[in-house]
Amino acid sequence: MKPLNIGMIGYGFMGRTHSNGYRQANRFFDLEYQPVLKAVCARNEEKAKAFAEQQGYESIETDWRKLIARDDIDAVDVCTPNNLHKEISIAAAEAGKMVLCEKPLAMSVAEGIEMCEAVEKAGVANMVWYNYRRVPAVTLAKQLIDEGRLGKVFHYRANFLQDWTINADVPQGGAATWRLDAEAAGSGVTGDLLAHCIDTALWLNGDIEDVSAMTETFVKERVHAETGAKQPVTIDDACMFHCHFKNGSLGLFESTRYARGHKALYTLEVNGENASLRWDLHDLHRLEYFDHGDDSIVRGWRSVHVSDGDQPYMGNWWVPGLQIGYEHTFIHQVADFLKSLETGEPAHPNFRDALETQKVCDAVLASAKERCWKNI
Ligand code: SOE
Repeated sequence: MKPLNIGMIGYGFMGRTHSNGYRQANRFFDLEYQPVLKAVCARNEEKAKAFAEQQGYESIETDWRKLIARDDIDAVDVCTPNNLHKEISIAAAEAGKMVLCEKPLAMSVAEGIEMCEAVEKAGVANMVWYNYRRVPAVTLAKQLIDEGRLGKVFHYRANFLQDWTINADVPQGGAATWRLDAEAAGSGVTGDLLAHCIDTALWLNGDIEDVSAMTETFVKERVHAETGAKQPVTIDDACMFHCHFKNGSLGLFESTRYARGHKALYTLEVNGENASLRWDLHDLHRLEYFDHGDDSIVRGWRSVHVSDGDQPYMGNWWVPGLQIGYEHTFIHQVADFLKSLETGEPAHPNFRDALETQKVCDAVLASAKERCWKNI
């Protein structure tokens, strides 16, 4: 097997999910490349050491520029807050490294364009971690749609609901709560959660033509986690938009961190002329499917337990009937990336694909701000 030396920048929750993916992919998939956890970089040396020990990295760096400059690093994984994605990704590409960037690609479309140009100019493999495409049930939805089973699509709707910021005492900024700080995150739920829904929607249902959105910031001031200073909150706490897809269907999207009782509920539903399907992250190995072509006396919503060897990714997981979990989506994404290095076919979503999601996010935020429709 050919080693692929990984340099991880960042050490949060996503750093853990990706590291697990690198460690596991070769245990389930037959691949030419084998990730090697070479180095992790964090500004805080103690934290970098603790992460390296827990996840199995061979060495640490405290300056990401040093990690990128190392000859023994093949691929850089950008797992930092969003405001560093651009600088690090471009520097890594210019140093000839492959780049795997956490979502959303960038803080804005303008940044995203620069990032695409950098990886394309350098000719390096690149990918963005929109992991929900790799849930076998969601991949099966893609397969059913591509086979034409739904026929003409009329409606696409998706929600991503959480409740972790309802308490006004939750600070913003800092290592744990940077997602609430516009300077580090760029936006609130639009970039953090709706971006997932948009990525999946573009993949399943094609391009979006235009959007009309509204956002709300429910808690107007928060204390900064590091300085203790009270600051205005400038992210979107909730966002809803509707849209026209280029295939003629209508889209409806909602995301919030103020839906009491929902911790991370991502649901989607697609209604076509001949069939419908729906999926729910809390029951992630099931795809609900309604086929109007069924005999009318038994017609109804089927609950397809996606754990059979014939279904996407499932041939590689132990025995049929034993379902998988959230963390495996990252293993699948690593496996697909490694396979792409073998075949030379780009892994998706790459930076260009993620730029399309960024365009929708930017248009959604602009539409909400200006209270008007925006073309993509
Ligand atoms: C936020 O809470 C978060 O962790 C996102 O950043 C992830 O992208 C999403 O998959 C789950 O929620």
